[in-house]
Amino acid sequence: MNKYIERVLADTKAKNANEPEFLQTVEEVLSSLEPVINAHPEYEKAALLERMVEPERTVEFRVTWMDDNGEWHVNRGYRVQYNAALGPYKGGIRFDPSVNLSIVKFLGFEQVFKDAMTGLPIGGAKGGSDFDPRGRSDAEVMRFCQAFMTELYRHIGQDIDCPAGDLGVGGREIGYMYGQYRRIVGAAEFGAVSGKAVCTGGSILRPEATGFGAVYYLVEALKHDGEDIKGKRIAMSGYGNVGWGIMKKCHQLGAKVLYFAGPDGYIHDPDGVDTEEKLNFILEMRAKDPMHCKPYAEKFGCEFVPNEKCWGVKDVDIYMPAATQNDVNLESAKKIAESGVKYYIEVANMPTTNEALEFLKSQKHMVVAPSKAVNAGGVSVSELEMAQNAERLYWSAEEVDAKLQTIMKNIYNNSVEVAERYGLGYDLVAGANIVGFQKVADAMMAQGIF
Ligand code: 2IT
Repeated sequence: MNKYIERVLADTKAKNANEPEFLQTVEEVLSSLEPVINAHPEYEKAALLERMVEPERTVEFRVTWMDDNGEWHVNRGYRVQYNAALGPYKGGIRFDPSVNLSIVKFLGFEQVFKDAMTGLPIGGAKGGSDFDPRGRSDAEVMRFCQAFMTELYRHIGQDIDCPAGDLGVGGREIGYMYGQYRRIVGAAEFGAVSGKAVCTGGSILRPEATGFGAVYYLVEALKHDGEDIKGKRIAMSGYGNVGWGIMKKCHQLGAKVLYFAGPDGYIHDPDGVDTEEKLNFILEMRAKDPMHCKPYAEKFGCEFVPNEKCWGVKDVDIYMPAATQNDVNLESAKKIAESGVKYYIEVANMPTTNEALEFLKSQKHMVVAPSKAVNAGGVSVSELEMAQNAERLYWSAEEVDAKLQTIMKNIYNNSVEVAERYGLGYDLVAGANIVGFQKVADAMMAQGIF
C-alpha cells in the first residue's frame, strides 16, 4: 500500500484504538484511495488525509429528561461535525442504545463522502444519543427530543449544520426537535433541520427518498448489464423507513421483494410484498413493535423463519442489506457467494464487515455496490428540502423525484467513470470512495490549510 496511506492509517489506529466501527470505515475508505493518492503527491504535503480523518468538531453533551412516572434519566448526546468544506454540515441523528462516539464518528466519516458524491453543497456530520425510544410514550419521546435540542440548538443552524433522521429518529422526532429549535431561536428557520413533515416545512418524498434512491441506483447497475428491474426478485434485511421505501418502489416498477429480515427472523413471501395492503401493514407493524416482523407471516399466511437471516437463499437475483451496520459478516458473505446470486447492493450504512466486503468483491460472478452511494438519495432529498426552505417554496412530487433520479444516475455514472479512469475496472466501491474523496479534497485544497 502507498506509504502515506499506511502511515495515516497506523496513526489513526493508534489514536482511536477503542473505536472499532470508526477504524473499520477509515480503513475501508483509505485503502481504496491508493491510485488517487499516488497521482497527487501534493496531498501529503498538505496533510490532507490527516485532516480528513479528524472531525472538525465533536460535541458531546448531557441530556436529562423525565419519564411518565416522574423519574429522571440521563443520556449522552453527540454531534460530530466532520467536514464542512463543501457546505453546511449535513447528516442524521440516531437514537439507539448502541450509539457511542465510535458509531457516530463512523457514520460521520461515511457521511462526508456520501454527501460529496451527491454533487450538492453539503458537508458531512452525524449525531445521536444512546436513548432507546422503543417502548417510550409519545410524551416521553417529546420530552427527550426537547431536552436533546435544548443543548444541540447552539451548534446548528441553516448555514451551519442541518441534522435529519436516522435509526430511531423519524418524522415525529424531527418535528419535536424542530419545534424546540424554533422556540429557542425565535425564528422559523426551517433549514436548520430536515426530514420535517410537509405541513411544517418538509419536502414531499423525503420519507421515501432513501429507498427510492437505492432502487434508482439498482436500475442503473442492472442497465449496465443489459438487465431490467421488472421481474427481478429481491432478498433484503430491514423493513424500516429505508426498507419500506425499497419495497414500495419495487412494487411500482414490477420487481418483487420475496424475503425480508427483522430482528426476530425472516419472512418469505413467495408472492412478494406486492400490494398496498402489505406495504401499509408493514408500516403499522413497525410502528407498534419494531423488533418483530413475524406478524406479517401470520397476517398474510406465509413462512417465517425465526432467528435466521435470509443471506444464502437462492431463488432471488439481488441481495439488499438495509438494516444496520455489520449485518453481513464473512460467514454470511460465503453463503451469499455460494448462492450464485449476482447483485449485492448495500443499503444500510456499512452493513458489511471489511473482510466480508473484500471477500464479496473478489467474487468474479458478483456485482457489489457500496452503501455510501446507494443510500445517498435520503440526504439528497434532505438537501432539496433545504433548497425549498431557502426559497420559501414547496416543490411537487414530480420535481423532487426527477431531481432524485438524476442525482442517483450521476452518482452511479461518476463512480463507474472514475474507477475506469484509474484502471480499477468495474469497481463501484472504490469508484464511489474516490468520487467523494476527490470532491472534498479539491475543496479543502482550495480553502487553504487549517
Ligand atoms: O445516513 C444518512 O444519509 C441519513 N441518515 C440521512 C441524512 C440526512 O441529512 O438526511
